[in-house]
Amino acid sequence: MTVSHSAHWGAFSAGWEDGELRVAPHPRDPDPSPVLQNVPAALRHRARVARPAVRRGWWEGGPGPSDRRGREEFVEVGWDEVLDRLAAELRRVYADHGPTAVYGGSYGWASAGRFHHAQSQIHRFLGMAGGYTQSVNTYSGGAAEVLIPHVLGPFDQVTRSVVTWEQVAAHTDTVLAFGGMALKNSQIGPGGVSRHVERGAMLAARRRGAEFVLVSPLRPDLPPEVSPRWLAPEPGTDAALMIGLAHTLWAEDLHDRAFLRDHCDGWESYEAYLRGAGPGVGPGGRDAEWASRICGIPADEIRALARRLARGRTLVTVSQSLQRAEHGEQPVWAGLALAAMLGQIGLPGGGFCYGLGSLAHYGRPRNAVPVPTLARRPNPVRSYIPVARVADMLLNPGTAFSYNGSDLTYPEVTLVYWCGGNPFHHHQDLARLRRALARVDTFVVHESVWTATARHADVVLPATTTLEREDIGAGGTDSLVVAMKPVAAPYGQARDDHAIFAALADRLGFGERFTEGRTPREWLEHLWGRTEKALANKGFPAPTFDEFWAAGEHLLPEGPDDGGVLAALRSGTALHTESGRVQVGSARIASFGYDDCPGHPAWLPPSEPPSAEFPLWLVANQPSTRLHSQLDFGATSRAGKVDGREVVRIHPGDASVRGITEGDVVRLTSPRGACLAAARVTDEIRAGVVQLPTGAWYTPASDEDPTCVHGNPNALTRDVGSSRLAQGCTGQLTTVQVERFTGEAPVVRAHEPPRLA
Ligand code: PGD
Repeated sequence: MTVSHSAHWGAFSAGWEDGELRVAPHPRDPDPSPVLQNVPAALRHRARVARPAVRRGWWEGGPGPSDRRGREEFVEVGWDEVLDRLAAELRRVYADHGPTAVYGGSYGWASAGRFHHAQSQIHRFLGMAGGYTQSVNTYSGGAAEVLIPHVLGPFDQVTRSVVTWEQVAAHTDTVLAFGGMALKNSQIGPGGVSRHVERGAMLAARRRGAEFVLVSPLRPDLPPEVSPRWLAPEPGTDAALMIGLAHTLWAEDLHDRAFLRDHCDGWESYEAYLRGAGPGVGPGGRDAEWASRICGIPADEIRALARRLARGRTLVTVSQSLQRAEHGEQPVWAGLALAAMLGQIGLPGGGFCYGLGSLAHYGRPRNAVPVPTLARRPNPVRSYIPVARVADMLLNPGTAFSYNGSDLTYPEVTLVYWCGGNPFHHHQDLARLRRALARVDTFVVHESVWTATARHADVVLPATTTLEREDIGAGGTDSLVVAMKPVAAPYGQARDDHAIFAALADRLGFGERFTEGRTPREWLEHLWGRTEKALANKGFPAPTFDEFWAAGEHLLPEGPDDGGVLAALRSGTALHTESGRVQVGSARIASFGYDDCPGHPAWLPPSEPPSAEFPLWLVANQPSTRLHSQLDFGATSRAGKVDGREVVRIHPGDASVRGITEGDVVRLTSPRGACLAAARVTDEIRAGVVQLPTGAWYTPASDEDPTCVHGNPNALTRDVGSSRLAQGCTGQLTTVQVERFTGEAPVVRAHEPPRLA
């Protein structure tokens, strides 16, 4: 028998054949993701956590700071024992240190499924336990999530659904894609995606005659089928290129003065900047020559491109990756300013779209009704950090920092609780993260597998995967709602996160409030009820829960594809910004006084440029063979590696001067640390740049040597915020050296469990 199921990378059916789990994409998906084939390994892999496990030092010596985290063996214990000890520890921390001492930021993607959504469960639990220090924003879009509300309006309202793939297919003449729109990124959609439409839409536009211009150091960042023109600037200089394009539009009077006058604010400050305001700029201002000297694209090409942009319907897209860097706010803002000058914001298939192609939930109309989700509970504690400042917080309690116009202070955290994320995947400078986590009294992790995060925890509670529980899979811009049915019993003694929190809540005296007296099935019924009611209210077919569950899925109606608030702007409806218009400049941002994010788009040089010691840029981007670090041991992920090691791409010129040939094991070093990887020599990358995707589980060479032998780039990246405005994650770019590894390459044992007693 096969059952319906859903993952962030696609809806699928799952069933057993000759004792093996087989998965097949949903028939409505025109372009399924190969990542799906990682799923079968999830059920019984030796990386699974089978029983509750506690670091020996914590179990025997009690809570307290320890640099043995990640180095010590675990003791497997019974559920009752561990839950009693953990409940006592939570009571102690709340009583002695107060709720701000509990960090429940617990960032992470976890798995699809709206009820067992790990973040929702942990926030609900900690909110009821007394509150916790939380995190704001995401590792994906930290810089843009703060900037865009200032300059264009509420993030969700002005990004996901204003420019759709249908509009691109039907209307766009030129797509200028900064950072590209790599299909490896849009194969993923939070909550589930049943139709991968991006390739088809780009091909349809191309067949109609649209031109795609790819601006990226990496050629595969747009599908080759759309024959893009490839411009490969120096990494981190897109804002300079955008400014050079803007200058040409301005100098040649190709900008839309009426749009800037009627629908924008702050143009004067940006115009002065283009003319050359500020130090160190020649009489030509920030013209194409100025831009060319920074980004490496010839000035003539910049001018020709600017002229092309001013003809026909032009869409400027800026990928999420560009803003995941130091000064990451600037390419987003400069891209918006460029589109504002072209005057097509709010026209079908034109203007500006942040994030299009970066995830599957961009570029699609919203569903006409809300999908079932577990409502977030209020957190009684006000203390928070921008999510990527977690190591800073742990290392610098009581220290002040700036964020989005506010002066905040890092709280003193004693207990860290993680559920549904992998900070040893997502955070930068992992050696620093290790030092930071050594300082707390207790580190609790719910995980289904022995990730590096689980290995660094004190208390590891085994969680089920979605394959072992019932849930509802749904995303806000995908029509298919899936009745997710289990295909196997829980692995070992694994329990659902909800059940673990319910058992802890019982011990802490709020069990009934936490569960509201519902079984998980009753919760699903309850959550479906909201969607059913909304469907009925709007006159759409509204199956009951039992009907939905028996059918296995339901297709929701789509909302309108009408350009949303950006189209409405053209007919006079104000945006939710400081002036009600597009902020080409912002007096409010200027008033914060941040030199790393002034009051208009700007190019700001990197604080750690390539040097003689670290001469190459490393692009540490999203992998194509898995979602982040998830199911790194699955078939597709393993097939992408060489001898179990992640692959680093390097230009033939950079390889040959280093004596590196295809398949060699190489060592990458940065001021933070080192990792090994297998070399792939390719001319599909700009010279002077190497690319190593994220997601290989962090695997230190030994207890003493933190070199990651598996190829995790976050052993190399720098742990700094994008700017004082957003403090976003900057993991995308860092500077490195690469050399051939001599000696015997260590065997990669990333997916084996730690020492268990
Ligand atoms: P995942 O690998 O998805 O990474 O960081 P994130 O922490 O989200 O981790 C999810 C974890 O949840 C997995 O270990 C999985 O096993 C676990 N899990 C899944 N389902 C469940 C469940 O039901 N219960 C429990 N308890 N656990 C579950 C991703 C983050 O990385 C993101 S979003 C981005 S965009 C960043 N990108 C970069 C980057 O571009 N460059 C660098 N250098 N670093 C990055 N880090 C960021």
